[in-house]
Amino acid sequence: MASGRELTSIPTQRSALLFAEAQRLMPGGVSSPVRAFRGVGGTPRFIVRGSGARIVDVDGNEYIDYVLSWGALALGHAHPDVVEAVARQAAQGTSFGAPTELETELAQLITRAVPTVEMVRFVSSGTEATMSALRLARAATGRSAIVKFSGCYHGHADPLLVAAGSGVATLGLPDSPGVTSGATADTLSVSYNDLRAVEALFADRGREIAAVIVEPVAGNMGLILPAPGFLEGLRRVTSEHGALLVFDEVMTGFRVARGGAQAFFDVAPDLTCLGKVMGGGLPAAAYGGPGELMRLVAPAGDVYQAGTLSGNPLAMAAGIVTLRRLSEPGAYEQLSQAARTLAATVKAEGERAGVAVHVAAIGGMWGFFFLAVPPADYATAKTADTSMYARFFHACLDEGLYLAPSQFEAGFVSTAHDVAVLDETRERMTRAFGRIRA
Ligand code: KE4
Repeated sequence: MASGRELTSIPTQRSALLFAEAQRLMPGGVSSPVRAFRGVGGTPRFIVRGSGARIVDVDGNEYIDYVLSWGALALGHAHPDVVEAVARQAAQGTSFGAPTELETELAQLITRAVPTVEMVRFVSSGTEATMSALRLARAATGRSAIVKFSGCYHGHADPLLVAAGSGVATLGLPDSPGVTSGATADTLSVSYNDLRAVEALFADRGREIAAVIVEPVAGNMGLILPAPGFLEGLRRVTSEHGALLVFDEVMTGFRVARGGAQAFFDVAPDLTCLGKVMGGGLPAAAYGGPGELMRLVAPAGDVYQAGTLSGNPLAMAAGIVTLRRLSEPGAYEQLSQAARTLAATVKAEGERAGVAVHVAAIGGMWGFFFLAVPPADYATAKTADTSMYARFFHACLDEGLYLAPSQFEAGFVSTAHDVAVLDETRERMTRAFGRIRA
């Protein structure tokens, strides 16, 4: 992969200096791998501030942001109401390790918005949410096996870091050194959208399966929508075999619709994992479901799960304001319209540039692949032209557009991405396509 300098024509000296020092002190110089630009090459930009739809890096370059903290910032950067709520709470204390009214208030907002969630437990990351939901599913069913889908990402808990199967159910193989075969022995991996493979798996091992966990809209292999009937089929098969259906809505919750993907597709899971948007950009996530299941969680029940900073007052304050603003009329229509506009822009400019591109949009999420065929699973997504993506990514950076530094991520919008921002984006994207065509 080319070095940072060949890939860009804008100043990145300060980011490069900071990145060199950061790599001395932190693995890969980052706090999470995807931020290191390994998927696209070049120098990660060190960001110093954000406001609305825009971020500014340490070299003074401004970008229209379509990563938005990986989907967390549905109101955009530094929304005045969020800043004010967090500052007000901070002045009263940042963490007590004791119950606060804020948790109850956010729990009320979540349970009203997501009717399948009667009770909720707050945690600090999506990883904790999915890990805990699966522990609960295993306790509730007395079964061990978990079904996941290749290309879906549910955080980095050992049982979920499983090699992608092909199209047929595969016994989980550790994806990462340090994940033991014991930790993944009960994890079965199937191809996304392959309902027949799920049905075959249940026919063979249904009595062992505690739960199926799925991203109801896949956002971690690029954006891939569920095939018609896929989610409904998972609901049917799990119900028939006494297994739980777990929707990992860490990314889609309050993003695809106010009630999440389960509302958009009208499919009711047994347990739901939430994160990102519900924390308003601060560390907060949750898992929830019917009271009869959630009351199995300690201290009401015996399923142990705990967290020093769970329900953190600052994160609760940010989440409350964010969900209140998003419940105002027109918020999701605006997010959906913005995402559709972006997908149409990429499609039109890609075609003008003579580039094969597949686009998708749902709610406030959008995505594209440099592929001629619409991908329905990870195996197809992986055939996308990732070197073209890398060139386009850097062309966009140079034009002041900040996309995900990986073909295998989704794009996001916020309520700050208004018509003016989208028009500016189209002009910049036209120039970016011009750069890669050259
Ligand atoms: P965290 O532990 O990163 O808060 O959440 C894990 C997680 C769980 N479920 C879904 C559907 C997710 O998308 C995620 C995290 N998403 C990635 C972006 N694809 C976070 C970015 C990163 O890893 O740095």
